[in-house]
Amino acid sequence: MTFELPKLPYSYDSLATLGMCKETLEFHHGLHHKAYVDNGNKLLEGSGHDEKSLEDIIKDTYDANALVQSGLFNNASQHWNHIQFWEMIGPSGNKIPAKLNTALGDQFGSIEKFKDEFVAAGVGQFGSGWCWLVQNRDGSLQITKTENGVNPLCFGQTALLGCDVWEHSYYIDFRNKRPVYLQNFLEKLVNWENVTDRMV
Ligand code: MN3
Repeated sequence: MTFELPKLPYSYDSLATLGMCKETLEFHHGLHHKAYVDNGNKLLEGSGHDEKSLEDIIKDTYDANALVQSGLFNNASQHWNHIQFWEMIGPSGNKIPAKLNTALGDQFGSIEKFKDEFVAAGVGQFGSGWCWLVQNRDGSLQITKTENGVNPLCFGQTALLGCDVWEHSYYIDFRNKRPVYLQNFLEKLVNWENVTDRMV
């Protein structure tokens, strides 16, 4: 396959009142995500992985024992991560659907505890990476954090919600205030319908 930059399902200025301005999306989607696509395509050529799906490329190139992942893994996984991220947020401002609301309450005790734990994971990720709400194979929900481009596919988990905590995701809107970015992400940006649709 060839990696392609997807169009955003909303305009660059549609999240501006929700804490993600036009300039952030111009840089984050138009430059950062595009760079993962362009670099990934260069590294894919002649790699022996070019006939595979994006998900299989990620699973097959992840090295659990490596201190540093390969360039192909990093660019492919960051491409996948951003595809999910753009779908997981949006301008709709919807509420948490009953199915997810119940599951979160059962797993974490309350929605507030879930949010506190999610923000703590994002704040606690030292350097670049992601924090996630994942569903394990046994159906349980879990909050995780990963470094750089590593994602739940590497661990056989289903990604329900992911928040990009690379500085490029929040520095224009929130400067160095990652906790405020994470709280705003949960309160205003998440498309909870999309998150719920991902539950197995
Ligand atoms: Mn990013």
